[in-house]
Amino acid sequence: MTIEKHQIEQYNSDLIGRHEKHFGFVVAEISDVESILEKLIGFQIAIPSWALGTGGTRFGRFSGGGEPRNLEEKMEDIGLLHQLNGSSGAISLHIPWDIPSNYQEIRNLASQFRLRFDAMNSNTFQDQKGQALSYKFGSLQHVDPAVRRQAIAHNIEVIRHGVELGSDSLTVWLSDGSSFPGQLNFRKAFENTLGSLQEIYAALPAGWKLFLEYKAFEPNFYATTVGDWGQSLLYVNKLGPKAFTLVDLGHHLPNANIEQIVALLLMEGKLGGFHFNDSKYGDDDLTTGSIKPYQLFLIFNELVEGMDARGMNHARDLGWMIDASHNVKDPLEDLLQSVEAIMIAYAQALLVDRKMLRKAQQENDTVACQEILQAVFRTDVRPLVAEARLRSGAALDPLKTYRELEIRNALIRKRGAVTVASGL
Ligand SMILES: [Mn+2]
Repeated sequence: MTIEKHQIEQYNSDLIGRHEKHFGFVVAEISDVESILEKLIGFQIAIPSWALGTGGTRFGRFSGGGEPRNLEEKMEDIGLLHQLNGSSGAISLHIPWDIPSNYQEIRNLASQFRLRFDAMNSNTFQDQKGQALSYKFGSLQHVDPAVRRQAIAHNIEVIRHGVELGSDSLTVWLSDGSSFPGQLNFRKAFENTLGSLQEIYAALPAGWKLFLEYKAFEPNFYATTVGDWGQSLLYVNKLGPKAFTLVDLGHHLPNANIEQIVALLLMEGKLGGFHFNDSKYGDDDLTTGSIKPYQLFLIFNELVEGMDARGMNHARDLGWMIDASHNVKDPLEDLLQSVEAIMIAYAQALLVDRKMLRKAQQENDTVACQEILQAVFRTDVRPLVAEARLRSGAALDPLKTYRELEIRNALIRKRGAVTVASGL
């Protein structure tokens, strides 16, 4: 299903008076509002194909009804999101959960929904039906070269699917590691992983990037073979100029200073992409901005500062993706909230007075530095984000419009009350 343009316009017309009042109030304080709106309109956040179904935990999963049953319906869902918020114009595919059966049809569908294909994701963290060798004790790190070869071949197959769809990057996240001391020789595990990654890297087509994601723990609980940003950076530096580190917000030990990690990776030209979510304790995969919105703003502050310092294009030069799903929310509502939180943090970061901040830093005026950042964080920029949506033909209030159009009920009528999306 798609939403008719006039339906969005009708809801917008009910809200426009109130919006204009709020927008006028905010822009009175901003000097370069047009360039900020332009950046907001251009900023797109990829939706992963696994986030359209209700998330599960290791204890269970409570499906909500009307979940997409195949790749086509997942794209339909992202198309709906993009119609509502104008900022979800990309899809990130997971292989083998979403192998396209007909590339041409999938490409046509993507252009119909105005979606492009963001990074492709491989999966060597679980065994697939009929798979010859098991990943129980790792994949790219495995002590048996035959297992490593199988995992390398899978990643190269993922690249091939991506080429057919017009993607230009591969994200590798490994669950490889060890759960008990002594289980693994750390150096050999690193060397095996590096050797495997080098073979995958060699298969990258021209213009492609490889993103290496790190994670501190889980499912292995003693050590992971790409455990933190330093380890990821070691690998990608050894791999070459097409390899980059990918930061997933939930993959750090508690209280890690993610904004500093981001700043240094950008400085080194080795930040490739970003996975958004939020967490209270570990890799909780909670809705972005639901727990630590100030941290999200501080991260965006470093992203904008660091990208501007290198003359990077905010929208295109890094991969932006949501990597979250939860089991108590309608996935589409959850994604609308996540995208909104990301856009708010980005808008706030664009408002930081860089000149004033540099001056205050130079003068060691700690109080002024804090004031400059917090003044922006405490500014309600929601009307700016809404104006960007309005100008791109999307909904002033995506969540309200989604609810009032009763989209979930329509999806349940179409797909059934008991559908389970493929994936985790
Ligand atoms: Mn991730």
